[in-house]
Amino acid sequence: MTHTVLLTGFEPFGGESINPSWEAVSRLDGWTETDFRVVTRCLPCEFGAAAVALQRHMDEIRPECVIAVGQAGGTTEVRVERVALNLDDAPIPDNAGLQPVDQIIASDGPMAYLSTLPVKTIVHELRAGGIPATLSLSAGSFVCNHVFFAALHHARSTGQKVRAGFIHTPYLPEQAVRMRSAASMDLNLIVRGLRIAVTVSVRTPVDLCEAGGQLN
Ligand code: PCA
Repeated sequence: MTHTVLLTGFEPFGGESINPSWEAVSRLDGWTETDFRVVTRCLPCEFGAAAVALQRHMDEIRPECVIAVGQAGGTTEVRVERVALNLDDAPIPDNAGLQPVDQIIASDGPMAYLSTLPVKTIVHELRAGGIPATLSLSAGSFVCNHVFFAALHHARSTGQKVRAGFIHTPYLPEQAVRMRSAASMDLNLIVRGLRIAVTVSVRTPVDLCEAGGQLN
């Protein structure tokens, strides 16, 4: 069976002119292997609107797997997120000027969802492929976490059989220069990392953690 993988990135935010997530994701549009094909979309960096857009894409594309990708400036590694919190608490305004504080995302939802991607296997394979990567316990409480939560909540509410999760990327080098940040990652490395994450997600039915495995 051929899987459809929906890969999303974000538009720039916080005064930036590029977002590494969309720079990387857009390079994988239409990527096809014998067992999967990749469809990409760019999400607005806006509370509410980003979730609505992603849920609409899920309903239209009906993917077996959703990997949403965003920028986490200042981080040194690709971060594979484990937990989506039912909480909006924005440190800066989003692109529509919204800045929710301590707000529940879905009153009919749980406090948190766990990613349904094989997160430990993804980190293991990223490292094996020479890409700095780590498991991350929280995607924060800004728009990325909002979208991560919305994907899992939508999958549960609609009964869609879809694995969903979130990956954060560091700045690109040109952003790090502007931001005087020590941390960045080359675009080609991020793209190669996303290729690994997609392939592992499609081909790994049981994650290391479900099999009782530790990351070392
Ligand atoms: N990063 C932000 C939102 C969009 C993005 O790329 C975040 O980490 O929430």
